[in-house]
Amino acid sequence: MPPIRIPRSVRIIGTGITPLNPRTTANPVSPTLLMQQALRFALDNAGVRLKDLNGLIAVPSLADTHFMEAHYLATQIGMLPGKSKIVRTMDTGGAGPVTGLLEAKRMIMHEGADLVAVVAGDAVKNLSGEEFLKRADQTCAHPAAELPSPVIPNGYDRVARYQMKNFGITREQLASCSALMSIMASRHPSALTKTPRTIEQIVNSRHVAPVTSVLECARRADGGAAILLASSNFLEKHNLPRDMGVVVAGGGEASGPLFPPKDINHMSEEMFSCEEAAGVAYDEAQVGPSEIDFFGLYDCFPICLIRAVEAVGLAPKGHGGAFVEERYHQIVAGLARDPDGFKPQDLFPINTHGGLLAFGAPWEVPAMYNIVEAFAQLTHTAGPARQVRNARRALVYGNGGIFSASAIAILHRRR
Ligand code: MLC
Repeated sequence: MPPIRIPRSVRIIGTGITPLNPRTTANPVSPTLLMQQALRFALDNAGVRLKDLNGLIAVPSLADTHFMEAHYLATQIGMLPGKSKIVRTMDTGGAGPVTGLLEAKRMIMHEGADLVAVVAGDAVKNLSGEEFLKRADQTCAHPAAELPSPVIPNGYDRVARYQMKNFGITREQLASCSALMSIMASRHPSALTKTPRTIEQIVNSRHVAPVTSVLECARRADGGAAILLASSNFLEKHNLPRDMGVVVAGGGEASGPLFPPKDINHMSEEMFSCEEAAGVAYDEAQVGPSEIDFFGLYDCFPICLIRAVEAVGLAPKGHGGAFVEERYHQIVAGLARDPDGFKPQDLFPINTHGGLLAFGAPWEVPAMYNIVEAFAQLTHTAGPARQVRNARRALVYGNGGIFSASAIAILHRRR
């Protein structure tokens, strides 16, 4: 690599997502192909070339796992063999895309890369339900956890029951998360969930764990997503607008155990890490929650969203459930009054795409959708149904395992 000229800033300059659940015989659904397609869309979106990439980060897939996923992908797309390329696989579970975003910034700031792609893709809907659960159950199964199948929904359910017992959140508050996400998804043309669902429908749908129904689980899907990060030096060298895209203003990461204790009476706040990650990210970006216009919060299960709104400072501790439920009822009433004019994002500038609960959740891809939606919001390209007014700053959060990894980034549109 040539001597490193420290860039002034690192920007996300393009994003790409594939359609969810593509089904054609000409285009078999494989995670690698979804990753390649998403990368192509991101390159086209930014107007840059594959040969300019000198960094690649990939998140491993569940449906077709490869040793060194990023190297596998780099070899497939012809990036390797090649000199001065940094290629890295990041595994922090569902936090992976945000960890990847922060790692891409480090590659640019400290390792001499100037155009880095972060890519994720998976095809878990293409697996039979039985095969999916066989693989998903293994990820967090441990004899000490004593979690029955489905392991992951049961793990989050245990945390939901801890939160009900210790902070008084209610079953309806949990369900209102999924109901609200379905309203948001119904306003995004690419989301899987097309029609809003009610709290009653959610509570009465098939239960997969004591306080979790099937409509409160991350919606299993196939899809790929990619983002491109560039240094200010790259933009100058390629005569691209210096204010292109959005600046990565700060980030933070923190960790918790791989699974919760088996007895909710032995669970404590010690196991959660989103608060710590948010604190580090706010400090680095030198902003607070009131200066954030859009939040992309991980919501694989309602309890994750409820804890996230508290952790990022939108609601006081223990009040996240009430916060979501109240906003849900206000939004339902607003839409009933004025179906065309009322904007849910004015009251709830969070997950305007519908999150994992309703947009779609291809295993470790979905935190990338939080980033892609934040990019659309900050570049004011989200369209009238979803655009948050005057959005300038966004916070994106990815969560891995069962509250085992938290990664948060703060993005800023500087004109
Ligand atoms: C499922 N369905 C939904 C839905 N979830 N519909 C609307 N909204 C949702 N959120 C629908 C499906 O589309 C399908 O209908 C039907 O319900 C059954 O879903 P399925 O997945 O095909 O069924 P099944 O094989 O019985 O499995 C049910 C399940 C499984 C709940 C056990 O879906 C599951 O485990 N989901 C959670 C996935 C998960 O754990 N992801 C990781 C989250 S943790 P149709 O009509 O389409 O057939 C995380 C952190 C990390 O994110 O690190 O990964």
